[in-house]
Amino acid sequence: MKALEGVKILDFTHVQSGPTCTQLLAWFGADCIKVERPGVGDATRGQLRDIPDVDSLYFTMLNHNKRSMTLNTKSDKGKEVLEELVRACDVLVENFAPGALDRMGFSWERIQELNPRMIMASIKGFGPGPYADCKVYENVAQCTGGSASTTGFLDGPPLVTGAQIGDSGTGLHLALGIVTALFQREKTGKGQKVTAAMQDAVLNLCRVKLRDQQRLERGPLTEYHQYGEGISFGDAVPRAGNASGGGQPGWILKCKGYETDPNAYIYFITQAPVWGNICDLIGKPEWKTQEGYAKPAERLDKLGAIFDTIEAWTKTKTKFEVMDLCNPLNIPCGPILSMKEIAAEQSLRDTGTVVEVDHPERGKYLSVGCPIKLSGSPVEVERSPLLGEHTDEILRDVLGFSAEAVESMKDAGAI
Ligand code: CAO
Repeated sequence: MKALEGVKILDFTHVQSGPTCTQLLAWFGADCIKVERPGVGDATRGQLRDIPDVDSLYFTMLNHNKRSMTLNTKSDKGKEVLEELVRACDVLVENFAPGALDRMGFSWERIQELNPRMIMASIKGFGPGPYADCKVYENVAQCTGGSASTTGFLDGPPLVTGAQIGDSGTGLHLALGIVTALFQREKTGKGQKVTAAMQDAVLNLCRVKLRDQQRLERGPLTEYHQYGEGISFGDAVPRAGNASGGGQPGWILKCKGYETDPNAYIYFITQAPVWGNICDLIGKPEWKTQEGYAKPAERLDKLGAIFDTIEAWTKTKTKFEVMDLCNPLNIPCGPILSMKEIAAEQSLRDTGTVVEVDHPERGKYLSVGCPIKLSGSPVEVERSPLLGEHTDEILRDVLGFSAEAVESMKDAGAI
């Protein structure tokens, strides 16, 4: 038995943010019915293709364990089917541009009329306010949610991060909203509207920078390297390079081979309780007692110089050797792993975090598996559906259509 067995999701999502949410629900056992435009489907099927005429990895990696049906929801017959799907399902998830569902004739009021138990979950770029009507993609959310202004180096422009915190991050937030609403429905018998704005989700993930904004009003941010370098602070949180966002200073340091390998680096944290271990390891035992180095607060005005000294040591070792030497001494550090290294990492395969999936048109490919592990609801990653692969099956088995009714839908161009 799977945790969400019996929950039917009307999956109206596309691109990345919404599909990551419904993929998680599908991994937990929900029956996820992805509704796509006939002949077109989710735009990502055709984006960034690596094999001609085959669903892209972009699409396949976001739509595992789902069923696909095609339906023209702007045709009269299509709208009738959609009404029946709303009645039959527990959750509707969508991430259309603002107003698109209303224009289709499926406002929240109408959905409640059709099915008072329905949980309607939406992702939009922004919440109510001046930008509520805007279309939004990943990097817009990173820029407006506080991530870009705080990412990068002090002397460089704002930077976006490769982690899709706007899309996949918001999908994750929405999934929690949905299961919470399902839990509440157990007691009230009623559905509700669940919304997650991408700007809000990014800000939620950037909360330490909002923390720093308020600290800045009371004085300089002493753990930012610019403090030690004597560079004054402005009135907004600056970009902190690779400084740690927490109370234990850290930085990315070069390791052996960095001249030719762009990922021969390690993140090194000078955690206060193991300062003595660090000093011994890098050949600076005098720092353990020396004034200006012995106490964490004394070190803050020279973090850059301290990390330069540690780097002189890490440069003599590979990133994995540094890891092997630091871990037994409880010194937290992390090698910069390339995607190539991650793809080959056996322990990630063993836990199902990276999985190999077979697809009838593309063959075998790698994907992420479910990062959340439930001991009572194991995840088996199944390939993404072909466009409309399950249309007939869903009309018949979920909505009870006869074979003739399915044919007449086809003749009317509604599926
Ligand atoms: N049958 C008929 N029409 C359909 C349909 C179907 N099965 N599915 C969708 N459509 C229609 C919609 O009704 C809409 O029509 P109208 O504009 O006439 O109302 C149209 O397709 C396009 O929808 P869209 O505006 O959502 O798509 P877009 O490509 O123009 O915009 C995006 C994409 C992502 C910018 C926009 O959907 C958006 O801002 N979504 C919210 C934020 C979000 O999730 N962004 C993350 C995307 S991942 O980076």
